Amino acid sequence: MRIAILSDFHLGYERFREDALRQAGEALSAAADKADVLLIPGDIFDNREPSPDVLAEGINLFRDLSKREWHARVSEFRGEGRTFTDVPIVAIPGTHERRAEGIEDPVDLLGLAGLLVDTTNACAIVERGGERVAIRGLGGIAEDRFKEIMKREDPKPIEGMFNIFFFHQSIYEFLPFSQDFIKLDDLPDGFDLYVDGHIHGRIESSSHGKPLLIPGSTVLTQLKDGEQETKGFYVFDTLTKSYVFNEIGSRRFVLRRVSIEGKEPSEVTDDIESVVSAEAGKGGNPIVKIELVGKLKAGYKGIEINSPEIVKHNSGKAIVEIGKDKIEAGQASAQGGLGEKMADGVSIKDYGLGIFLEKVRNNGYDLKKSPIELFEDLSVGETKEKVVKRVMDDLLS
Ligand SMILES: [Mn+2]
Repeated sequence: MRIAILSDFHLGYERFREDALRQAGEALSAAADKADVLLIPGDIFDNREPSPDVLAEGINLFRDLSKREWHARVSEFRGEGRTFTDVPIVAIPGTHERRAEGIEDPVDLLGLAGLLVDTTNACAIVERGGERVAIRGLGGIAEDRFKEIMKREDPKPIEGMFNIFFFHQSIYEFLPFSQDFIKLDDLPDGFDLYVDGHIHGRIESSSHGKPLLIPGSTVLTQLKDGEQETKGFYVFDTLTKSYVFNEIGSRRFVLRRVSIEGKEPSEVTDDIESVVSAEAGKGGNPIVKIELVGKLKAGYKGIEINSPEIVKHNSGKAIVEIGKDKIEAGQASAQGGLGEKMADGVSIKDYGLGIFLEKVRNNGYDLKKSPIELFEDLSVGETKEKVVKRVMDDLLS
């Protein structure tokens, strides 16, 4: 059977909302043309409580897919919940969609509508001809709960089938950032293929001697080095055990470092303009991120460089973003720490989580709740008052 692996659509992502929708649509449709099964390891939506408009985007995408002619079928469902379709589109919620256990998240809604098979703590068995593939899912969970939940769930491969384990977590080997992140060896043994979402750059690796594939997101979100590659999805063939990456048309992203060493702001502006004009218009309206590096001529701090003017002047030809946090001078260097310490591909959220965990530990707090879950609760997009009240109720009850 051919399994398409596509992830992290981030429907509703505010900055590039149209890109998110268009690129998810292209990936899903191309994947459905090429494969028997679609496997989506999380973050279909950018938000755990998407607006009705954004939910409608998701519903439209999946309704059209469900109506296609599928040769493979979900013949059996085991574990938590149930399925309302036999169309082999199998998904789990990611970190962006995660809500407290027992509360419906937006992927649950697509599952309830019969538009996909939600395999959070469950296994979908897909059948085509005489071949059977068992797909075991684990929805995105707080990193420090992974081991406990693995112990409780104890996912095991099923004999006589090709077994896939798919999940949505940070992995320490790729993001060496917090000791709470799972390691490749923590994954349950015995599966034939491992699939992870969450990480927005593409990764091909292995666990327990079997392939591990991370397709990356279908849309740009973090604008970091690793995102300059073309977006797309994998198709894995269970018979040949081989896979191919298929590119989709995604907005071009280039990151260029511009040295400002010893220069005056006007020279820097000229340098930026010439870098931008070399890229502008290539592949539509690309995102060109300029990272200014070094120290300006004595007496200048960096604020003299008129970023808004450059951005405005190039609008329509390129989406320009100018990063000043690597400038070594005055106020700008205060932000340097964040820029320096962040490994490429690490989101601000993961970075913040690292700081939060360190503080909690150093202060010896005894929380009733996992500190990562507490962090997640604190970072949901409601009003501050509501979030704090809910978290306090939770901690004190
Ligand atoms: Mn994501």
